[in-house]
Amino acid sequence: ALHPLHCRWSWWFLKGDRSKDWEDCLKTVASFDKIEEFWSLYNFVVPASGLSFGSDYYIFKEGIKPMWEDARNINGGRWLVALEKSKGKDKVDEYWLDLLMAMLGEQFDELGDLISGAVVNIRQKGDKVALWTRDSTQDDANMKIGQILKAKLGIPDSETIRYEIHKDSAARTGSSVKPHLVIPSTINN
Ligand code: M7G
Repeated sequence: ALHPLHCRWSWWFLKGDRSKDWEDCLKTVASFDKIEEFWSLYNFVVPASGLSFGSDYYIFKEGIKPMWEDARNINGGRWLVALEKSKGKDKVDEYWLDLLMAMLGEQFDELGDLISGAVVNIRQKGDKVALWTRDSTQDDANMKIGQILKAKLGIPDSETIRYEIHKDSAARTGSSVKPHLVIPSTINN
């Protein structure tokens, strides 16, 4: 028998192309609700590290578009893990798979309902993985999600991950967004 996941997910691919609107670059690859279907997809597609710069993968709960404007993201934000280029090219594949295993395997317990999906961005300036949550006002819940994420990815305590509010990202004019939450929080250090 196939092993059911807790819900149905969609895999999206964005091939960066500055000559088109961002949303027009975003395509659904397939949807799945069994772990075996996930593996056939995962084994079929190019690994994240093999994508061209400017490309992204998104795995979101079916029905939620992987964009700030979706009703289930508009009040949300993301835990962002920025990878130093010094970590090497394979590290992004490791983080991405660890993130997917945690998310699809319901490792966030009762907080899973707050999660919208996971993202990997392949960028010349440094790759990123992120976990999107739907309510940026739930600081305690988002902090717990961030702590679990950090543990599942095996990110050293000394390395910082930041929670950014999507509305801040959408309104961004400079190069970076002021984080709403940070782990480890600077007050504890
Ligand atoms: P990015 O891909 O998140 O990060 O955003 P990057 O700066 O490392 O490439 C790049 C650009 O893509 C943004 O400035 C937006 O123009 C566009 N973009 C990204 N996202 C996630 C969205 C979104 O959810 N909605 C819209 N409308 N544009 C987006």
